Amino acid sequence: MSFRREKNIPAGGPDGGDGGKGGSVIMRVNAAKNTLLDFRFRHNFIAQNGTNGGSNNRTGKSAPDLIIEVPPGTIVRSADTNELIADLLEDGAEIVLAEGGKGGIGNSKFANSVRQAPRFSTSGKTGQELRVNLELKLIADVALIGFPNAGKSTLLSVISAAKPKIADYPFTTLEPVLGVVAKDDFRFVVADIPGLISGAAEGAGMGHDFLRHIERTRILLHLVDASGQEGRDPYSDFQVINQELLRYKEELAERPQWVLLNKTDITPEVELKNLQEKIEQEGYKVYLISAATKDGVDKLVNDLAAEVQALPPSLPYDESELRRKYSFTDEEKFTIKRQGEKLAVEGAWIRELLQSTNFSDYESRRHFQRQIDAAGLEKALLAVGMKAGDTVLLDGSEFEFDEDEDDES
Ligand SMILES: Nc1nc2c(ncn2[C@@H]2O[C@H](COP(=O)(O)OP(=O)(O)OP(=O)(O)O)[C@@H](O)[C@H]2O)c(=O)[nH]1
Ligand SMILES: [Mg+2]
Repeated sequence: MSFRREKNIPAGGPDGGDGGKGGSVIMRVNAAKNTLLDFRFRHNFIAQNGTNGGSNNRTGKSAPDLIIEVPPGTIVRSADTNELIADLLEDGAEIVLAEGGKGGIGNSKFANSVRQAPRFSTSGKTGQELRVNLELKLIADVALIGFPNAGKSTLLSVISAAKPKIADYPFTTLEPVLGVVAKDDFRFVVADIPGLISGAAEGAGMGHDFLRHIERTRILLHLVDASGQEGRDPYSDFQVINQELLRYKEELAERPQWVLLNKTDITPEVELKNLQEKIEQEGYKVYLISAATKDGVDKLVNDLAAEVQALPPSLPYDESELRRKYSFTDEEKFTIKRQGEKLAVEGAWIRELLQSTNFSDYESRRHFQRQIDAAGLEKALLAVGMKAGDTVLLDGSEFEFDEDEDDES
């Protein structure tokens, strides 16, 4: 609230400007990030307030938005309802988590021909608050696929810090396991997919579920147990898996695929050569490795890091799952509770209204009364049993309500 004061103008008009807008809290994807570690120790993010309006009709400065950066694959849920707020995938994708408050209105705006010197202004509107849980869905760049026992988990355990269960019986791995592989400064995510079997495309051995994971990767590493232990035929194993990929989705069969002939340490050289030739003839790139002795693994990781960087990024999740619009439900203007003998009215709206009212000013009191009427507060109070002369608590302060039309209560 401000009035013009100038040398030659003894009673200048009102000139209080509006307040500035508060900053919003925005969450944005930065593809250079790959963990949620930043949030381990910092939980509260509060954007700044706008500044007050000033005399001379100066509008207050609006505060900048507060940007919180998260890695791609961050899922945002309401901490209170668990509702999905956002599934942030692409670099730069963002969502407004909490809208900044609005600036108050300066007294010059309340002037009119009758009310020439309003001695009140309104305080700003409080910004929104939201409590969220963040979850990081790692999007794998590489999928390790193959028959059970081919050595997928063993390979993941030697190229990343992941510690998947390894054992000499099939179906050791029951759920995909992710590992981060670091090559110099470059990091990429490799998923160890549980063993696939014939019929996976129809759902055998949870195959369908796993194939869905594979779909989102850039490149497939197809592990084949070259040793042919337990009377298996490595070449037919290789073909069976590719058949399943094709039956599940043609695109998957066309995904870049490298074939890793594993267990070279226990496979006779001639057989390796034979197998390699046959598979290369089908147009696949073949690597000979031993996950157990790490033979050939370094070269594989080198080539793989370069390849992953060159390939287009992993496919996003189902479009329908993507960035569902989240809207804030309008909060109720006020709540009425019984507090002993009295009725208590609470909520941000009434608090702000009280703060912006100058009760020693007639105009301001009238403005207050009109806001109360417009919000239906009086009606609501009468509906829950308020009688004329009753004392009501408005945000903790006592008010006496008259039922008649007189504004001067
Ligand atoms: N000799 C030899 N054994 C290996 C090699 N790689 C893996 N193995 C063994 O093969 C068996 C199966 O290995 P895992 O890594 O559990 O195989 P997997 O492909 O993850 O199997 P599932 O999880 O059942 O699909 C284990 O006993 C490993 O020790 C290798 O290069 N050489
Ligand atoms: Mg495994």
